[in-house]
Amino acid sequence: MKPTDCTDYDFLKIEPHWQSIWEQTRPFRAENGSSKPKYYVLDMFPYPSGAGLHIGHPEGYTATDILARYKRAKGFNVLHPIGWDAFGLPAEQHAVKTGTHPASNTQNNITNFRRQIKALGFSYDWEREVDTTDPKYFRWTQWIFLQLFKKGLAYVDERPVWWCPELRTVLANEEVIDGKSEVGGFPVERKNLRQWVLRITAYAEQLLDGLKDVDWPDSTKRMQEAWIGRSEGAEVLFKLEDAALGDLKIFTTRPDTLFGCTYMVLAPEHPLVPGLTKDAQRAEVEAYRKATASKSDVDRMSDAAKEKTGVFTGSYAINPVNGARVPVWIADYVLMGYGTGAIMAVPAHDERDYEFAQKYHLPTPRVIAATDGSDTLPHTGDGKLINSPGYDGLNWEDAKKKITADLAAKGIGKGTVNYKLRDWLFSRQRYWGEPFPIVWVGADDYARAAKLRRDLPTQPVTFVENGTTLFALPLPETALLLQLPDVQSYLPSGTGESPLANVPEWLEIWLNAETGAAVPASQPKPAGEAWVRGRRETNTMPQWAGSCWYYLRYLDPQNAQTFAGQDALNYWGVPDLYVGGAEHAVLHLLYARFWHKVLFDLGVVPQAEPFKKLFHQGIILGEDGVKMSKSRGNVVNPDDIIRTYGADTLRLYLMFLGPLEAMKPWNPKGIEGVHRFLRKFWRECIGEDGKLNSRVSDAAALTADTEKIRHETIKKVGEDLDAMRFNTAISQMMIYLNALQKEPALPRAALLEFAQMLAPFAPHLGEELWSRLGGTGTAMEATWPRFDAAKLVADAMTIVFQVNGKHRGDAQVPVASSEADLIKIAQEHPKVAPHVAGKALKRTIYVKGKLLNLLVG
Ligand code: ANZ
Repeated sequence: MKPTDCTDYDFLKIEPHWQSIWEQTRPFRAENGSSKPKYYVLDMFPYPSGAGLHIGHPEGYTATDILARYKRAKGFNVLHPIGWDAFGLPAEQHAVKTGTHPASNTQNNITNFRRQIKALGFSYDWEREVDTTDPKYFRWTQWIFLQLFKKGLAYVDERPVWWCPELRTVLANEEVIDGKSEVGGFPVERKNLRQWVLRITAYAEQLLDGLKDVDWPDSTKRMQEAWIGRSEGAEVLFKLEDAALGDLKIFTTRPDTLFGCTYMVLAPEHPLVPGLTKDAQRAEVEAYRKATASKSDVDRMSDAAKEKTGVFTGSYAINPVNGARVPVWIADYVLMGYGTGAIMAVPAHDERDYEFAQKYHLPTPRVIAATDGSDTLPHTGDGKLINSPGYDGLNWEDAKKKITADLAAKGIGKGTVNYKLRDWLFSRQRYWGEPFPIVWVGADDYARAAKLRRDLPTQPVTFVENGTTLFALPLPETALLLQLPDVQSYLPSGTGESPLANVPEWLEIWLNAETGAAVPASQPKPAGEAWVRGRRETNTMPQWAGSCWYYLRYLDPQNAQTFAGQDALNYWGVPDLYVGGAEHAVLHLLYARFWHKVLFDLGVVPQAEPFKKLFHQGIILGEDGVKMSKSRGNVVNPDDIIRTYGADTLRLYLMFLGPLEAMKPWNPKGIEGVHRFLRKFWRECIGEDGKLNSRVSDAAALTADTEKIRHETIKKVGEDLDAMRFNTAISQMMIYLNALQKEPALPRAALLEFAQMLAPFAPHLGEELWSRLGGTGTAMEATWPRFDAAKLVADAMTIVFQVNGKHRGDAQVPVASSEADLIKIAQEHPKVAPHVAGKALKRTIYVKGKLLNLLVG
């Protein structure tokens, strides 16, 4: 390829020049099914916000790009794709304000992101670009939803959700921060709405298990484990004094402490509470229940951390192991959604119970004696049982098993496993998301449809509305895509339904249950058995949906028959490496794993885990060491850096800042240094006149020392890239360049090789100099250099010879030379010999590997 005609390192000319060549020749195209080994390196695709690329994007993207280019040079068929996670609230808010379709705002943002990403010279295969809002894409998101639906993994439920009056939508827990919406910071409240929920809890065990098979940062694995929150324990039945109320079932992880239970606590919303409450306590209990109802679980946990509160119901339960009468309380530190919503409180051995007991003067008898003999309370650690007739002296672990077994034998308890993981709230009352391919129909119509269809779930999904049971009828797969209808206004209906509820001709339909064809209900019912009357689902899917499977679409993005063809899936499998921010450690990665496991169980993907190896790039802080933010004015805009220093400098700098995984502050001085390094290499290759530097020649050879550094560099750069240590690879190239600078003459081949090693990091400059140095083809096509292990071993060393402390000469000697060898060499050395000849050697001082002093007299 032809280089530019710059006489100087004019990156503003050089970079667009090579980018346009890549645009035309498409050298980064990945081939489905080549005979080369495959390497799939995946970036977390960006949400194309109006603000443009953040500096954190090119950090991770540069790292993966270097690897993609390096692996290509090593002979791999590399898949390195990019796309857009483009549904989401901001485009919708923009649409509400401007009245323009969210799609147009989204496309503008994508255009800007694409421009910025292309300006960085990333070697993406642009033919595989995906956009989650593209109907050709979300048709398959809908298809995957239908698979979940058919498997009974999707259902509807009336749920208290976070309702934000300002945004007129519900929010997921993770979108609410301190009682305010994450987007916009508006106040939120609780409201009950019909919601789609995905049964991710059915996969709790598999999601936990699978973590054993993946190469992920430990901290991320631990966060997923904590999120899934597996607890082994027992459910125990306590009789209530008022036998008419039945039994009280509690969940405990510590059945060994049963003899230490001095009171019970129910979640305030526990259904037994009204029955248990005595008249004298009713007013107080009611007030407490009301106060709790307005709090989220998260608030309850953090409020409870501040100070425990609770109210006595006036009733008692009976401890099944000793018949003790224990008072029943309600308190908001017990959550209805976990375990059974009721606990036995053991204040001597549980922190929360202890605090509560102190406050309300409840007894705290000890039932575990600490192994170390300490007697501070609460004691939550290990020990032996005391005050537990029949079990005293047993180690707590053994007691746990024995008591559980004894309870089970009596039919009043059993060992159970609980998970913190909750089912996934999967609907939003928004326009700018994937519509659900679901139509609500009455019982008769559903029964008629069921005769024509084989793809309905075993258990129909139903919902009772105003006393009528509605049935969720899925569109047949063949009827997908379900498009988003055009709307007049992007404001939600205000009742909690999305703007889709405002489009009557789309909403109320005659549906052909067999084909999925629809006619507005305002028109006469078409003739035929298959036509049923229905109302479409108005919820849309959350943004997580599109990002749950995009890595599969990249394998076969044009496929109109299926989400990805079997050949493509078999050839590429799953990404070999996934790089992205640690902020996705839980939700995105858990949701995507869940969908992948469902697809695996359906037999449509060949691997059980989607992300074999995961790496998180560290956050880049502002120059002031604080998180970059608009309000602090410490945000770095990639466009500005590219204009001033070039994309190659930015890429190199992002990698040179520190280890990829480290959190590190931006440093404008560092960028100058990296830029100088690139200029220096330019100068070594190109003279002031823009022609090859006169020191460059085919005949020149490197001096032995530099030749050794050359081999060290090839070795280190390769090893560092394999281990994702980009910063140290760059340091080594800097060392090598310094050595080259000192050479009397520069072999052209050595410079070509340098350009080639630099090319993954600084691809524009790498290609430009490769071309100017007369390299064949392109730097990226050339086979990656190999080092000669023999050259790495220093086989000679230089020894300084002194006679009576005076420098008399030096010599290159084999590294293995002993002191005796050196004395002999010195005595024969032409410059040393005259000073020692005929004199007695009294003593020698040898500084190993450096200096030999002969003391003669
Ligand atoms: C008695 C006991 C004695 C407990 C003891 C702990 C220590 P994890 O590990 O989180 O599963 N618990 C059970 N259900 C609860 C709920 N719905 N809300 C709040 N707390 C609940 O914790 C399980 C323990 O948390 C259970 O074991 C129970 O207290 C409490 F020395 O039972 B434990």
